[in-house]
Amino acid sequence: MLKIYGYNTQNNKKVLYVAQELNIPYKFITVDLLQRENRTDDFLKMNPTGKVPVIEHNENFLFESNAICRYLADISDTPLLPRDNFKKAQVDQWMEFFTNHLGKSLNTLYFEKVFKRDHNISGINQPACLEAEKFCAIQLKILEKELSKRDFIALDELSIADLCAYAYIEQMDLLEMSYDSFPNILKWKKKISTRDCIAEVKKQFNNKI
Ligand SMILES: N[C@@H](CCC(=O)N[C@@H](CS)C(=O)NCC(=O)O)C(=O)O
Repeated sequence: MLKIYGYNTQNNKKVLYVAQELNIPYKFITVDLLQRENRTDDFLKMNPTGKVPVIEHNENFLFESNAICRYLADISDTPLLPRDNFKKAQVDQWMEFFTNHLGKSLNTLYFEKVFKRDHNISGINQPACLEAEKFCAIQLKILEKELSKRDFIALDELSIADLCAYAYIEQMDLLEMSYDSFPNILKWKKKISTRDCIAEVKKQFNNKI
């Protein structure tokens, strides 16, 4: 059975949403980041970078959430990652956009303002927040315009890019960011939020996102 080693953060939820949507049975093993379980010798043998998520499948280990999501889709033969080379590249393109741009800034804001608060970690990095806020505002405008042209992030139908993007965008709620200027993002977010995979993962984390 697929094993997913992780914690309740967005990079891990990307993998969980995809596994759930694909109906791949898995066992979730919590790696407590606050207890530095991701830095033990045993963990570093699974992932030398000391980060979660990591999966174990057929006695192989794989890290990096995007690579894991693509792998799970590839072994499932699903329209969530089309076989058509160009469409597949479009899915990749938007996954990379989130990882390197919008998602990255949202992660910074979430970590500095929400995660640190919730875990009693002192010292918000204000310059990092300011930079992330500025960058986020630019990237959200780009996404809003794109979602005025189609119903899903990368294609005209659901793909793994939507599930990965959702894990980043849902942080906007916890950051209490307004959707007033982003009606298309809100419409998309609401649509994805009704999928069973989202409810299942929420349940797994006792409804905490
Ligand atoms: N690029 C990696 C990032 C993984 C990552 O940063 N994971 C965080 C949790 S979301 C982590 O393990 N942090 C613990 C640490 O850096 O010590 C991916 O997408 O999987």
